[in-house]
Amino acid sequence: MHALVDDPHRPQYHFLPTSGWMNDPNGLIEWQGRYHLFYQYNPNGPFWGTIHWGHAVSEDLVHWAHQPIALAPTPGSPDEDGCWSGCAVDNAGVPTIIYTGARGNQHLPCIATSSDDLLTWQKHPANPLITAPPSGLDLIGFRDPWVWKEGDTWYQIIGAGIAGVGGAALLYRSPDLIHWEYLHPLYVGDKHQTDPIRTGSMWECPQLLPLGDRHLLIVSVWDDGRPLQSAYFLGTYVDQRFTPQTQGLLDYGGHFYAPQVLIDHTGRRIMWGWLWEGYRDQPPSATWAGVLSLPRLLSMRPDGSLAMAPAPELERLRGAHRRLAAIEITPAAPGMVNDIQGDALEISATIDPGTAAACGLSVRCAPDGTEQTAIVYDRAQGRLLIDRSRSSLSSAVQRDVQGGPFALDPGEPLQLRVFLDHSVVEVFANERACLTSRIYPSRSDSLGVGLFTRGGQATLQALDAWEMDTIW
Ligand code: DQQ
Repeated sequence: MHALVDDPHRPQYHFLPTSGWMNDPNGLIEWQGRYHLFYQYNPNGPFWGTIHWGHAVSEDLVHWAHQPIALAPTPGSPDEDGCWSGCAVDNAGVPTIIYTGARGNQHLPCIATSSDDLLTWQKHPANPLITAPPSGLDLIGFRDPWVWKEGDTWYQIIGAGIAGVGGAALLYRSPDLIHWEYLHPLYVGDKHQTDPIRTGSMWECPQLLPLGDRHLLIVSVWDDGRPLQSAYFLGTYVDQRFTPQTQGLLDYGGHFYAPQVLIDHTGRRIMWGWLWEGYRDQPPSATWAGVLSLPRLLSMRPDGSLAMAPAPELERLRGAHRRLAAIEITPAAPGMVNDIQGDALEISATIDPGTAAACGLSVRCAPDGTEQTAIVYDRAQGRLLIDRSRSSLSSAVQRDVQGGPFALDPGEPLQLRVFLDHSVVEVFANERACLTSRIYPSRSDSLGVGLFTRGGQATLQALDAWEMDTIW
């Protein structure tokens, strides 16, 4: 236990298992007033392999209680090499998981049900539900079922890639969740597309859901033999075909992947993603790897793009509060903020960029500046960046700059909500861009917060900071 508490990089208000490896959130569902989270889990160590479904439950979206493992690979069965990603649905009162059974190179949808309020799960003798990918398609990958109901009919999309073409979400239909008929690709991407986003050669964890008067298609982009980033398309879903109108990345920080959205009883769309580690090789000594993002509320902006905001329930974690009065920030005097420091903070800052070419906030700063992580609005380039080139003195960790396109409207201030949780930095900018990264400062005094501008003067209009409580 002490090793966990003493581990300076272990998050305290982001969900993760007590030990071992976690990746994708799975099967998110609200059941009888409680939120259930399942997740890709290796109980055997901090590395990917022998994938189980871990399980946790929450009454408030913030505090989680660990539950017994929900699914484990069954030797000699279609999931003998792993219970990979999938979803959960309510089938006329029966909690039902549809997941990917892994056996050798074969990845096929399987089903399990629970009769004790999601605690234990029985796998169906008919598994796998689909015995082979559709014939006639030259596929790269076939995994990660996502299931929904329209009238009396169930639909399922499965992530895939069509060789030489691009990522694909393949659509199936069923009257009973057991017997499935292949229809056609719901939507296919272009592996050569790089603008406005790269959509890659294969899609993992596709998800379709209504949002506002449109539909949201989320995919996790696999390319060059590795997971890359998670993208969204907002568009129309008519006659079982999807047509995008706007698109973007769900997060530009380089660490957010395989998200899943839960629709709660009030209709809120709440998304969590997997935040992978940022070591260049294996973490030096940790007993754990992988952590879940904070819950993010999704909605549609008037221009048809996606709005993303931290769930208000997170405010329950706020403890000691500091407020900074409005101040000018000049290039000559980039300043440390007195009295505000820490590695488990929420910082809310409103900055008028004034005449600055770039401005922003630094966190986890050492007193002499040898370690620091900058969150930068680069107005000249129209980008929002997280600069972790000096985040750590350790050469074992990634030290680079991540970011994506971001522009403020005329007169619009920069509004940052920054959640620091040891090795996690999760940034929401103006409720329309997210930037999540992992940092591993080596110095115990790298705790400072600073403000900076380049090429002009900016004004800090308001800054509030709270110490954040642990969720355990
Ligand atoms: N993770 C799962 C797969 C999925 C991938 C395996 C995405 O089902 O495609 O752990 O991170």
